[in-house]
Amino acid sequence: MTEYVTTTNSGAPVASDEHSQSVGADGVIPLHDHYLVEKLAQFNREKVPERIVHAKGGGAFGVLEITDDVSAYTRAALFQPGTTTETLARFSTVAGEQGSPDTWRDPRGFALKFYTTEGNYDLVGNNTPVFFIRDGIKFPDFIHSQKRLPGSHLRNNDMQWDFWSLSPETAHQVTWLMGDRGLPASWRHMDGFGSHTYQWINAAGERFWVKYHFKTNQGIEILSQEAANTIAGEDADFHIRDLGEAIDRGDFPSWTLSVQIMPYAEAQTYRFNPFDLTKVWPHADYPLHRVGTLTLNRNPANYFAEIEQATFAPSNFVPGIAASPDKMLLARIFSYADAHRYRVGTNHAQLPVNAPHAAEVHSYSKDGAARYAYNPAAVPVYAPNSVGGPAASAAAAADSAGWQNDGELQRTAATLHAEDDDFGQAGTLVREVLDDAARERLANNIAGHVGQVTVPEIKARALQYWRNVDQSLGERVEALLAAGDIDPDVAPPNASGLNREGEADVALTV
Ligand code: HDE
Repeated sequence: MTEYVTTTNSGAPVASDEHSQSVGADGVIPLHDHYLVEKLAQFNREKVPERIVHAKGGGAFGVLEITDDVSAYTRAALFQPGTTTETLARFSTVAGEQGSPDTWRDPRGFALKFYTTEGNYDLVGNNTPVFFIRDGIKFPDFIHSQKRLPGSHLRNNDMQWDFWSLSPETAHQVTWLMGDRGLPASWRHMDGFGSHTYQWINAAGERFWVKYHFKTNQGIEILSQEAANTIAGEDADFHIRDLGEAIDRGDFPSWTLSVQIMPYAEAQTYRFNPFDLTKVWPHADYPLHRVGTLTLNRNPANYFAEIEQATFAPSNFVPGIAASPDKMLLARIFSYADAHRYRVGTNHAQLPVNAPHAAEVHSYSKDGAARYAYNPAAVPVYAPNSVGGPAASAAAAADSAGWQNDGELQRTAATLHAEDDDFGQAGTLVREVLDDAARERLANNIAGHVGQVTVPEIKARALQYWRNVDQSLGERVEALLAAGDIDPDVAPPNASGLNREGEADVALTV
């Protein structure tokens, strides 16, 4: 027996959810059947624009617990020893639209929102430590090449390999993508990375460069291409289901958070450009410092309200954490908040999932569509003011963050450092990190993907791209293509794929 009477959105009881009003049992429907109109009009407006990338995803809530002491490097409240911070995580694929299979080969988004006492801190990373490009101006083009042809509306490997083979800086990330990390067995069995270099500032105002690593405590597990293809056809929501069911049964996934820390001055002379998002910092150069544990232990109560409308922004910094001269990060700092205003609305940060949970908002922003929270009338709507309104504080904001910068305005590639090149770290990954089985899986995955390229000169460029990464890998791919005996099932499901990222970077010692 139901407890409630159905109402309109305005709370008035309704007579029926089965029968529209009509003149006589079979007559016309009057326009003033406002409940019928409300139901149909509301139905037409149930969607917000999907994310232009990372549209398909899922997430959960949990807690970040700081187990070690990194207070010498950052004053950020959430990273102080013993602190626990409520956290939201959203995992996602990149190119697939909503409804696309969770098990398509792709990097995975690893977006985190920490509800800290100093405001929300968002760390919006992936399951790979690097990215395809190093300048954000190429991002729309890169994504266009990953998505659909304008005429047929089909995805197309000619486009993908045309872009990749003409953009050599993609080689490191494409090697990750075509390897085991491109097909995680679940979101629980993959690592997460902040990817960019960020800045930490300690209580004394000293600055450090850091890179974030979230190592899965469940162990890395992967799918073979064959297994991923089968699952994609049987259950498009395989990863969403896995995370939700694991949390429901109390099997809470966790990750160990560590950071690599580079003293501020060393960035100038490091052998790689430390702000180049296509490069890692070998762990032999900068080892991991453990910080704490991220545990996910609560499923969203409402997917649309808490996951679809969640807005993660690299611009959401808190005192003690800041940007770096990474061109990709600087472009993202504009783009995400812009996407949120378009996708969810100008007051998206007032939605419960996006509002701070452990800090108060005292801002001068006002009005705008769907305005919900507002200052008491006595609070002025302008600054400066002499009537006790909120006052900015450089000390509280820890605005000492920044870096020395000069030079003519120009459009040019970033300066190359001693060992900067586009194929070196990809080659080291292949030769020093992968074992024979992982190399064979990589070669088969590449051959399976390049094998679908129809334009001969693009295919030729793609093969040269892989010889540039590693001569024998390129030759193996070519041999597989020539023989046509590509085996998409070379990896047993849940094989323990790559060495754990830590060993991976240790091997990057050349
Ligand atoms: Fe994104 N990215 N991105 N991206 N990205 C978005 O923001 C963008 C990049 C990542 O679960 C969008 O709210 C630019 C790197 C994740 O809600 C958009 C550039 C990394 C998510 C956007 C990049 C990411 C997004 C789309 C090049 C890993 C999903 C919807 C400068 C380090 C977050 C939105 C979630 C989402 C822009 C490159 C990861 C369009 C301009 C590099 C995990 O604003």
